[in-house]
Amino acid sequence: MTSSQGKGGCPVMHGSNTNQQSKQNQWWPKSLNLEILHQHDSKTSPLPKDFNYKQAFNNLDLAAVKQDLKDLMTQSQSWWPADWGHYGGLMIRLAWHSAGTYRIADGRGGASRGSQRFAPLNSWPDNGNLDKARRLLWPIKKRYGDALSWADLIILAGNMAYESMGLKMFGFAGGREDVWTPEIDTYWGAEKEWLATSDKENSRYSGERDLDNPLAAVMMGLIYVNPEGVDGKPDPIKTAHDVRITFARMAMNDEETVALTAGGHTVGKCHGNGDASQLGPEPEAGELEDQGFGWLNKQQRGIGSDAITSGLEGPWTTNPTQWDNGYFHLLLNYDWWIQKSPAGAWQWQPVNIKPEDMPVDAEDANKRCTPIMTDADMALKFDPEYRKIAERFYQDPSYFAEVFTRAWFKLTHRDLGPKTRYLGADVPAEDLIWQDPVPHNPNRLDLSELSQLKQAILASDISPSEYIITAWDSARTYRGSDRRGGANGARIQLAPQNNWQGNEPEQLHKVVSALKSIQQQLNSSISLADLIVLAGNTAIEQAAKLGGFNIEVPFAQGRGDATQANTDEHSFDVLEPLHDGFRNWLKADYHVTAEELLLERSQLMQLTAAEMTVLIGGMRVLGTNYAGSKHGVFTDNIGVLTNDFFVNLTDMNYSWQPISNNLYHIVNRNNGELQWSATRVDLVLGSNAILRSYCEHYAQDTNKEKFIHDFVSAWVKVMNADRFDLE
Ligand code: HEB
Repeated sequence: MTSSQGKGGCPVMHGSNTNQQSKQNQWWPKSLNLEILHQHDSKTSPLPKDFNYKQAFNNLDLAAVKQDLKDLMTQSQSWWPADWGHYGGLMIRLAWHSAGTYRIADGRGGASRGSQRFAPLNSWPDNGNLDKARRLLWPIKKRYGDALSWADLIILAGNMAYESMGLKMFGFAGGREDVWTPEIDTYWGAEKEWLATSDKENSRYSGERDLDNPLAAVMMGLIYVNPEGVDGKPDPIKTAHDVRITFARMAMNDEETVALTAGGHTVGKCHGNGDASQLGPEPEAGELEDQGFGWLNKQQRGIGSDAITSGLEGPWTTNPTQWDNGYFHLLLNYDWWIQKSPAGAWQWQPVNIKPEDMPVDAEDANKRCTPIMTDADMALKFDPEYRKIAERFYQDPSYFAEVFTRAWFKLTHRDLGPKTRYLGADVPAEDLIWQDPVPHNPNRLDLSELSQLKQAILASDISPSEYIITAWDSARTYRGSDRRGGANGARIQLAPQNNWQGNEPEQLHKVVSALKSIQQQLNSSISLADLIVLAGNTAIEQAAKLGGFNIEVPFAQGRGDATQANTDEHSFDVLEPLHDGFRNWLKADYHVTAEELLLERSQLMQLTAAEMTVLIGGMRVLGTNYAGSKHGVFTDNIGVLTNDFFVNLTDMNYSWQPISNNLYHIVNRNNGELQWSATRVDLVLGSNAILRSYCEHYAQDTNKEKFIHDFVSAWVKVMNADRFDLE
């Protein structure tokens, strides 16, 4: 209290940790970050608790919104003038960067939550000046309010940009609900520096340029590849390799990749007409008076023709506000040489360009300028496969438009989930294979039919554990990131899932055959997907009854059965479980700990820490471990639904001894006798203070029944996780 006294001192003495530097957990960096399970708590949202986005959006005058967006494209604002009087290019880049963070490996990233408004994405170098695009959209967001999320608005703006430049789009679906705080679960890479090259510390590259999974961008802060070349060195063939990998990580094949890149760069321009060192900080690091506006050039004009974004400078085509074939005309018919932009970035420029092929300046129609290509564009010219596709598109513009609009629809809707979530009048009728379509099942069984099925399930020679396992395995693939997977469709009986090691194919086959014969015997119209869940539920009811509790596990029928023909086998590879802490299983020995993998999976399944805990405790005593292992089965009554797991885990009569990697023994402190065995996943529940508090809750003598109810509701949540039709 010496130096600051003269300044009036500090009135609050730093009672709370009010900035990001002072995280409590920094002292114990290895402790589990359970916060990823509790994001987007209702307290972060200002919307009423019963707010229903689906209803709100369905009441929206979508046609009016679309018209407003089209009008906005040509209403240039002096604080950020539109290039050639048209914001189309900027809005398309906004939509593409919103969707382009999606990656197939964990389904994270993507356009469906409006997370581009928040850090880190709002401040990524690659998202430069997209803050301007969102501010331009603000009047429309303001007008339509909660009925139009930022996430939907951003994608729709991209679509309307194209339509106003002459391209008929494939369709648009609303249904993206905004988050109100940054997402904290997504791993964007381990580098400590923006745009660190691959030779720097914690590089995402190893071997012969192998990109660390699940990442789908080549550098921290980029959406895809470096426009100047690999690590900033122009070389279209090397860049082609990077483009191919990063686009594949977003589920795009070569044809889609060429269509998207060419179709994207058919309009708009790069910005690098000036000295990039004059730019101020990115939005998240800005001054209060900047009001969330980043990259401000306070020394020079810095807008219009003088704007700096990527540092490259110039459009790709002669008519950058029109959908046309100009991109391929210039790319394929000219020779290109490597030059530097005014901001010092590498870019390709045409040799001896004809005056009529030169675009006009973005602000001054009397001036002409030179078109450019990024290293990624040149990859489409020099990579032999890309080149073939580019030639075909050049020859056949309507084919190009068809492939592009479909790829754009996929790009912008890939992470929205099943078609039942699509909203609005512009939803395309056609089913697309990447939507993982599940045929509609109109059949509904009455109570007596259901109870007949339940009796047959209990009378069959499949054990309750086996039914529970099959139901769990069919549902556990669900991930809330891109809403893929889950029990609907019964794809567990189809390739590739029926052969996944984690699904124990032989046992799975036995259970599915038994269920199919029950279906047949009773001549029941129930879908297999429903029957798998019903059998699991019935087995759990039975297990609770053995413990003295008569309960009913809520069952929501209405699932359909997918066919092999409407299953894109290869695309399901990323859903294969490689670990499942709930069934105490690891496919291999990973360098990430078993408990971190459990946490990762629980986050994708959208479970809370308490739900994760209660599910593990219940599943252990129900005997659902992989291959019948006994680790973590702290009970003498396997198959009875009790809280024994928690009672024994928290019992001080026992002590734990490490035996080998991921194996522990529990012994009686008094006589040293071996009681049970366990894995890291079992023991983390007792060792992590937060998880232990949930274990204590369920171990309490007074909570035997509450345990059953909480287990059942977490179970039902997992079974119904993909039932968007119920909402
Ligand atoms: Fe792009 C822009 C790169 C893809 C769309 N891009 C741009 C730029 C760059 C790029 C550098 C500039 C920025 C500024 O402003 O400066 N891209 C790129 C790359 C790639 C791409 C590298 C990968 C290959 N794009 C793409 C896609 C799309 C696009 C896919 C869509 C589809 N971009 C775009 C647009 C633009 C751009 C529209 C313009 C913007 C304006 O105009 O503003």
